[in-house]
Amino acid sequence: MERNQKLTEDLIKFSNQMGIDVIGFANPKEYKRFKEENRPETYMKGAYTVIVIGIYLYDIILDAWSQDQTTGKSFHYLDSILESRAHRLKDFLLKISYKSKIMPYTPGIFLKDSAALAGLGPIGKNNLFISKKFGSQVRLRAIVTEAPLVTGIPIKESKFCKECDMCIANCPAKALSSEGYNKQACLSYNLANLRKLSDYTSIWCNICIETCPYTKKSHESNLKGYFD
Ligand code: B12
Ligand code: SF4
Ligand code: SF4
Repeated sequence: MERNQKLTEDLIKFSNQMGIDVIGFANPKEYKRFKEENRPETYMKGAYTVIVIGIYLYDIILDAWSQDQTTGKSFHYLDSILESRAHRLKDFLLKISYKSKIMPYTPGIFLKDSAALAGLGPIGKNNLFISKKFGSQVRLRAIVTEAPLVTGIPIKESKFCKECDMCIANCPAKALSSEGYNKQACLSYNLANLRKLSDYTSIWCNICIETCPYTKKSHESNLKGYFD
């Protein structure tokens, strides 16, 4: 099936109108490197494209997790917004007869890897997806669809990082190094240092994002945009 440029452009336009800041398309064939449970076809037979969407976290409050231990209810502010936008994209494609499935946050397919596979930007030394405009300060979601959208070229190396090591130098858990990312060190630090907003709500560590010059640049340019 030929990939449809016009449909891809229409979807990008629609996504921009509803406040999605980053959108890209990955080819499911690129997911062979992952275990079966992390591949698009596991969630939808006939998956033809993975749509990756991201929203810029202009205010850290959007990163709040709220959990009620008594009922088990749990919400992430920006993730809930992303999920609702994902439903609107799904409806848009269904109107022209393409079925889609919104990926669960976890488990499912890997989001930052999907963004890199969609050609939206690299994974940096901070172990996160870096977008050109917002640095790593974006939260992501994915939709798997049978729609034939035009996919991007996977990005495997970070042209942003070069000699920089700001995220490595500033990580309070020493979880980042030139050898890679230490998940256990990061997780333990996070659990011991949650920024509590209330009995129910907290914010996780975001230092490896905030210290990245590309995040700072995006903050600056966004502010300029508001006040110009
Ligand atoms: C589990 C999880 C965690 C765990 C464990 C993290 C981990 N990476 O293993 C904990 C709780 C510790 C955690 C912490 C954080 N997380 Co987290 N986490 C996830 C989750 C659910 C899965 C991550 C995962 O397993 N990825 C897959 C594995 C394979 O990746 P990895 O081993 O980390 O990295 C390898 C690959 O990326 C690969 N690689 C490198 N370059 C390339 C290029 C290509 C093309 C490919 C294919 C692969 C590749 O090499 C890396 C090293 O081996 C995702 C959501 C999702 N469903 O994807 C969010 C997610 C990755 N987290 C996110 C964030 C923001 C954070 C935190 C900043 C905390 C916070 N404020 O929310 C920290 C940052 C830690 C860090 N520096 O990586 C965001 C990242 C957004 C972005 N811009 O990239 C995500 C995408 C969720 C979201 N809401 O958007 N997280
Ligand atoms: S989230 Fe915090 S502890 Fe984890 S890697 Fe980033 S800076 Fe280090
Ligand atoms: S702080 Fe520097 S090394 Fe770390 S992700 Fe950003 S550009 Fe790359």
